Amino acid sequence: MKLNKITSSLIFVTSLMVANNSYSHDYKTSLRPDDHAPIGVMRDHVHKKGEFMASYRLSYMKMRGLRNGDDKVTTADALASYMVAPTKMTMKMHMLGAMYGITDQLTLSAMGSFVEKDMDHIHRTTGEFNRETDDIGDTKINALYEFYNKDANRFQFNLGLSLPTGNIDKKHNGTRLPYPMQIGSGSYELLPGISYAGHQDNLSYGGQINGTFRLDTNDNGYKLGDQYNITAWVARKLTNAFSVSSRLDYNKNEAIEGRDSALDTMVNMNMNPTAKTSLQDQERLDLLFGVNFLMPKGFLEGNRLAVEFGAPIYQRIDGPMLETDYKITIGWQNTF
Ligand SMILES: [Cu+2]
Repeated sequence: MKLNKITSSLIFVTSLMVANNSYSHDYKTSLRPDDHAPIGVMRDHVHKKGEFMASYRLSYMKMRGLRNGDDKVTTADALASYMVAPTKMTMKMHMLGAMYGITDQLTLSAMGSFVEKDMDHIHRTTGEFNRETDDIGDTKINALYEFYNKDANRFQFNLGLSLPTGNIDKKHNGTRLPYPMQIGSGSYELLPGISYAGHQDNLSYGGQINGTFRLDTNDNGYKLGDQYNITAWVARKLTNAFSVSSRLDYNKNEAIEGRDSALDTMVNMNMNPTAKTSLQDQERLDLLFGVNFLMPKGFLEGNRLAVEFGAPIYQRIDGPMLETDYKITIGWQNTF
């Protein structure tokens, strides 16, 4: 089932990669590898009227070890207060996106996702155990409006809505799993943002401010905390095909409001810190490095491939909760 979804996504993407496009050669050669932001950034550009872009991204995040506040915490410390401590988690997210230019200023976009989570734990008396969940994630639709584009500088307003298509009822042996193992938020979310990009000669740069505001309490009685994101990047064009980038990415997550009463027993028994709503407040500053590649000619002309890798240089977590080790995003984009 899961493999089928991934395989069919890959076939879909491959067929789009070799599909003919309607650009004149002159238009394509004016493109730069760095006129798209590093691949970990979304909503950074608009399209010309009638242009369609398809994209696929895979992001992978690894978390290992515990942290409380600014400090690292040992598993033994966590097991002194809780019956169970998480030890490691990986999160994979496949994202399929489409963008369409309604006018030269207004672009609409939609993104669907498939999420895989895998978490290792240790129990005070019974030892190690693992939980896995995977499913279709939340779906995001966006309107991107470029309100300024002059002298190699452009600004856009972004307004998105996240639809709660992701599962929040993931269970193990009939018992609901804690918040970090759920796939979706269960809430409608408003996603406002503002984005800037500029370039001169072989240099380009940009920045974004984004918010995620949960509009309603979900069917399980809680609302994930709001999120704030600020990011800024610089990129250097090395050739007409290659650019490299570095980026700072700040994320803040607030604590959960309300609670999933199916987790009450777990909380009352001090079972697992991941079941506590007060422990989801965290902030993180990541430093990332990326490469963008724009296929300059041949039958894959205009296809973009990009990778971005990064790790936290600062993180604070209301814990004991898992800390982030690193994050990698690979992606493909093509315009038709
Ligand atoms: Cu696009």
